[in-house]
Amino acid sequence: MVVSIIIPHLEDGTNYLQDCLDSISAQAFKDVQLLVEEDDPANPLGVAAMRNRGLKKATGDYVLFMDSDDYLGCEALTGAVFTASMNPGSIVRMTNAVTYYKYATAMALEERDREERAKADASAKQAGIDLLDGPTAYVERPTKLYDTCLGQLIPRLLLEGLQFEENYRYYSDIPFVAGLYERTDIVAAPDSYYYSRRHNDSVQHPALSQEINADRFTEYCNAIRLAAGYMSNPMPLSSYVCEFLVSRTVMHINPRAMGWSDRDLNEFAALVRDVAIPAFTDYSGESKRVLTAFKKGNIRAVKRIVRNHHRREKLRLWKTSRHQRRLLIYNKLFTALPIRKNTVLFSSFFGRAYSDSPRALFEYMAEKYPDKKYVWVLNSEDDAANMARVSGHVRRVTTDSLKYYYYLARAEYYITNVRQPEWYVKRDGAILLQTWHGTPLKRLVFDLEDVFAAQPTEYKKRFYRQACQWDYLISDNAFSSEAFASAFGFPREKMLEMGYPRNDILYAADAAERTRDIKKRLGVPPDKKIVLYAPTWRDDEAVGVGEYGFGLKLELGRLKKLSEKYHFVLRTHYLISEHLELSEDEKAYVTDASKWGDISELYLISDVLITDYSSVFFDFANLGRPILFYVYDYEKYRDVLHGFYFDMNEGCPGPMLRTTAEVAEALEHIDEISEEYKEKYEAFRSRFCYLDDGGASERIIEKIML
Ligand code: C2G
Repeated sequence: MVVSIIIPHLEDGTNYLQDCLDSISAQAFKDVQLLVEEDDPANPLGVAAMRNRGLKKATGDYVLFMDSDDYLGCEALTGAVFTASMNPGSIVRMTNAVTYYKYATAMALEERDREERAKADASAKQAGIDLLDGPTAYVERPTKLYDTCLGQLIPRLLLEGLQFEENYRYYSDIPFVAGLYERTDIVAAPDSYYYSRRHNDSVQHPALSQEINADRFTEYCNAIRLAAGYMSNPMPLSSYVCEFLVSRTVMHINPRAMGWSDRDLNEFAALVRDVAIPAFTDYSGESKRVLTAFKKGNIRAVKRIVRNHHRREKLRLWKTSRHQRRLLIYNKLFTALPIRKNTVLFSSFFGRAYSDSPRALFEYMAEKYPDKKYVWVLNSEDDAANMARVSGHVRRVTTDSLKYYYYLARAEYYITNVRQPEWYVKRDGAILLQTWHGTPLKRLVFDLEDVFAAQPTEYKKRFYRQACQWDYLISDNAFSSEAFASAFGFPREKMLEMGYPRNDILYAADAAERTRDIKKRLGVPPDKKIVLYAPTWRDDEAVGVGEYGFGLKLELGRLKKLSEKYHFVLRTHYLISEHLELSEDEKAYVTDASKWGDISELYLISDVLITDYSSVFFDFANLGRPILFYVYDYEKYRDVLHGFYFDMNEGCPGPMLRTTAEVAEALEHIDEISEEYKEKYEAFRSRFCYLDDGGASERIIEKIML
């Protein structure tokens, strides 16, 4: 049995096609006629034309349509072909799984799931339970039946006389499949996965489904109408239209937000009359009323019903959510008031600390321009006290206070080191300075292949929209500027490549005095060498939205033997919400400084830094003190979780260590290590730290205040 695989392709600079082809070559089933139909980027004919071209060339017993950004799961063909051989003449539908990830990631997840299922199966069998083979955690079964020709083995002879409508850009599948399904029955091959890849970059590489086009909706209606003409049983398509209509208009999405025009709504009305009426009986209440209004062509009534529905939804939201109430005041009132000249709002890590570049900029500004009004977003009392200790009285707000919304709307300057809230409105006359929070080792935003965020398809688009609101972005070196330009799509001319304000403290004239003071306040022994362990967070250890767990992999017990000479300071990343539990014994030689506001102060007191993929080493290197890299999960982090902008093996100014024993050994021979890495360290500093000299805050403030 030969399967002709037809893949339309339009070159767009992504790796998607390679993933698709790799997934085909990885199949044990090899009797494949591969038909990759290349469209012309200068004058594209479209997916329908490419599929038709492939169909003309196909000679296999079965035809499988694939999109070039999709791929097959492990042994998908073997399973589907077996099902086909047991059901001659039928169409064999694989399980259509939605994925957000590249092929390698999806296969790693598939493998992990198989192992977990095997384990669960074994223990269930022991307990005498039969487990259903459900879809894995990262796949969703599509609910729509009539919109895709993908992922099915179709007997080629059945396709005789069938063509994709070439004047359709998006929806030629719908009538094609409707005609096809009239010709035979469909059987499922549930263990064969066809992965439909959702694009996470709708800004630079939108999928067809993410393209914005005013004619899309008309084409959709025409496709459905055409499909209905082919179908002997109107019910499934009727229900599909009702469902789509009801769910898209009334239930979930505000038509205004979708930008539907009167033309679209009239198209819908015609479609409802032509196709949807048989399924009306399944609906009641508001859904039925909107369908009936469509049927009558009463678009004003449709709009009224939908408007009222959304008003009620909004009221419900305002009743139940304080944030929504505040947003209302922010949008309707605060943003209508004039900008308050000379008010500067500072925020660091979402109000979690008095720290980082916003702090350094503030301390410079407060001294140089005492007449301005300064506001800090600080959620904890400790941070507020810390700020007050340094700077005297400054207005403080917390992220859950109404004043926070007020100052976000009215401050002339807003200085933050992470993204501003999504609902933030950028006003004329307001200046947003994004300091960012580190030289990037880990790939960011547009440079990430896979996005492990709560809504992977939204992340890049949202980030980009937010980055467009930044007036300035601080960069610590030319390397960062290059990475930020590609990662954020941020224009080079708006970057302030002037060094990091947060590193000014490392060059402070009174550094020795500050060191003594910090050691005292932190309660670490003044006479021992301090080792700071500051690792980053891991995408796959999420415990909530924007919160991560952390399994401490540094075995403290093994470091105890070094406690004569060293005292250890542990510092987890600000996204880690788990507390480290230190035993009484450990507390004698280890201090947990995870709650300490500003890590720059910890650099100052530390003689050695241990880190992993955190940007902390770019800053610490300013001090010229030894750095060890404890990278027990290097390959996973590099290949699956993030990917890096530079080769750590080549560029790091210290050894890459895999076990606590290796770390202990390195600490015992720290002078030799410093000697060994001397040249690399110097090269590293001249590449990354050359702009830091203690004067970054001044350079930046004097530039933006002009
Ligand atoms: N940080 C910290 N404690 C840690 C790790 C990090 O206080 N244990 C602070 C440092 O200021 C560091 C910053 O948080 O520079 C960013 O931390 P990263 O570990 O680099 O991770 P991430 O927040 O993902 O930022 O361009 C930088 C990247 O965006 C990385």
